[in-house]
Amino acid sequence: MSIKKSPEEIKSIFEKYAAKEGDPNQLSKEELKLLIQSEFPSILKDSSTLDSLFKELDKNGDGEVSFEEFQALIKKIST
Ligand SMILES: [Ca+2]
Ligand SMILES: [Ca+2]
Repeated sequence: MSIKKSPEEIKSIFEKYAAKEGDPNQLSKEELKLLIQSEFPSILKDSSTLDSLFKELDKNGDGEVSFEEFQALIKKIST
């Protein structure tokens, strides 16, 4: 599986969904869910559940995914 997106596209996708609620620079679990369902629906088919994915991405455990933490997802789906 390979999903090719330019860094600019990735950034604008992140910003679009992160701005929906709460901190505009952080993705809540709900925002991450919307982002994945709309932009990368194939991820959830082979990568267990949204809950475990969210935990995996939220490295510092603050309950939100920053743009930096989000990079791990991009790496995961682009390799
Ligand atoms: Ca947010
Ligand atoms: Ca975090």
